[in-house]
Amino acid sequence: MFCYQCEQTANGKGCTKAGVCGKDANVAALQDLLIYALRGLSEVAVEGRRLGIVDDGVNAFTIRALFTTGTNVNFDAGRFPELINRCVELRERLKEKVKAAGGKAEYGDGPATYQPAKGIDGLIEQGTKVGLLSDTSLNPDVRSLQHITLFGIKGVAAYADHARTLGHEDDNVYAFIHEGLAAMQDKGLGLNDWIGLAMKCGEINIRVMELLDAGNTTTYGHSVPTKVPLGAKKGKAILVSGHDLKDLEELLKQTEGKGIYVYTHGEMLPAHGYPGLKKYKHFYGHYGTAWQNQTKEFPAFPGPILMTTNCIQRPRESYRNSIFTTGPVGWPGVTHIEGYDFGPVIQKALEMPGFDRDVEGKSVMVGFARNAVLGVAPTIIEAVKAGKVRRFFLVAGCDGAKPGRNYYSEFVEKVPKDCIVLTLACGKFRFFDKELGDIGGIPRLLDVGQCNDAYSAVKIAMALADAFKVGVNDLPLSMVLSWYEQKAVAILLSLLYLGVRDIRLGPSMPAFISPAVLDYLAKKFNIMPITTPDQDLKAILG
Ligand code: FSO
Ligand code: SF4
Repeated sequence: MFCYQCEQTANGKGCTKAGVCGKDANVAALQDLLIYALRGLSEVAVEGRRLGIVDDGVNAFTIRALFTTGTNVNFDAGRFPELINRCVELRERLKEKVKAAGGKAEYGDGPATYQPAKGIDGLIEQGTKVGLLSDTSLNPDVRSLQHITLFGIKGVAAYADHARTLGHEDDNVYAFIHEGLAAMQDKGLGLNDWIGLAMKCGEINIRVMELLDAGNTTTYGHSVPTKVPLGAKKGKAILVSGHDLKDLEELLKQTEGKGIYVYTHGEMLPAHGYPGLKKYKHFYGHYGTAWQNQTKEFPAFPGPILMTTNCIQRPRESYRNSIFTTGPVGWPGVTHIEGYDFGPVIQKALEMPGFDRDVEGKSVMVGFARNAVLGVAPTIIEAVKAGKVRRFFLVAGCDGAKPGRNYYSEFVEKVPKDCIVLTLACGKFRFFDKELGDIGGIPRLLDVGQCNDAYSAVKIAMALADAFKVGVNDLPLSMVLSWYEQKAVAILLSLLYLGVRDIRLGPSMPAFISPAVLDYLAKKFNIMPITTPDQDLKAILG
């Protein structure tokens, strides 16, 4: 196997025997094969669009299938044969439609004519031949840009899947995903073409995040500042992790009146800020921290756990029978819930002890998404003009297991008292419960939401730039980002597409960015690796 799509890749180079994440070589081969099959489906989809043929089933399948190949999403080899076969079926069905409309009938050797082997062993064998490094003739910098685009597309697909679940979509998003995947077969594309595709991925990701923002805010209302308890209530309990608000809503509906309290874990924390979700009286509080701490935190939770998206890790024996997956997530032997039927989760909650007493705990504030922050924009602008707020820091992105990630907690602790920290995604768990106080009533730590809410941060930055009549790069704003997986790649491409300069990125640079491509990005955008909090703060604050 060879996989280097996430930040924890082995030795910072690539996982070759087994994934550091727990992905084994069989799952890696099946995921590589699914991507290969999707490239073939995409070729036909591109030809279809040329003739005005757009297949909704193909679109929905494409994004869900891509989502399952993301880091820490689906480790269940048994789920992939069906996806691969379905992909080829959809491709052949679409080919017929395209042919009937006068389009291409022959596709030549490659992913568009690929035929799946019969059993899972045959598929695994096929998968080993179509991995990320299988085309040895590729120029390393073209390969790097192809992979940046592919991983960005996986991120776009994850966000598109969430948005679609809430009824928001745009064919331009699907069209780009198909264009980008089909382009991997085009030997004629050079460095500049791939830079163009990577930037387009960033552009499309802004669109998809806008759709997701619209989905979240029209379905659940705009987030409002909300205090979330970190303790617990005596009673039965269910823990929900991941990013999918619709799963959470369905679970809240189905548990209403059953004497069960629902708690969030990891990236689900910002859900407490939505009026349409916080209205449920039994939606109580938040338990634990970021994804990489789950194997330490889940054993002590006295109820079942529902994983809605990334990031799942190998469940410990102690909770293997009380963890459930849904949507794109999978772990072999773990019960998977289809079609929002959370009956088995509820049943488990009723069987398990729950909390035997109220547990006192700290609390944190969430809900500072664009509407809440821009609602107090005049106060913020006034404070900046009066010199009370010197600078904003967006300290955002993913958390992970590496020790180097202490940088982010230390950075936030050292940010001077006249500066405000905006945060989003699970990296915030390094500092989310720190009491940073306020500046004239404006909290110094503002939680904008999940990584899914990066659009909100972009909107806030743009509104401030408008108010100060400057470009985003001239705002008193610095971005100190942490990345882990493919959604972060998509967001990073969006920021570059918007022309954002001087981003500090850590804890390490992606292994899939070649030295020449990194050099290009550094020159064009002045993107740079983090160093130490002291050194970076000194450089930023001059
Ligand atoms: Fe974290 Fe995991 Fe949201 Fe990522 S939970 S690491 S970028 O999947 O998604 O921030
Ligand atoms: Fe390795 Fe990350 Fe790929 Fe898992 S997702 S196999 S840890 S590079």
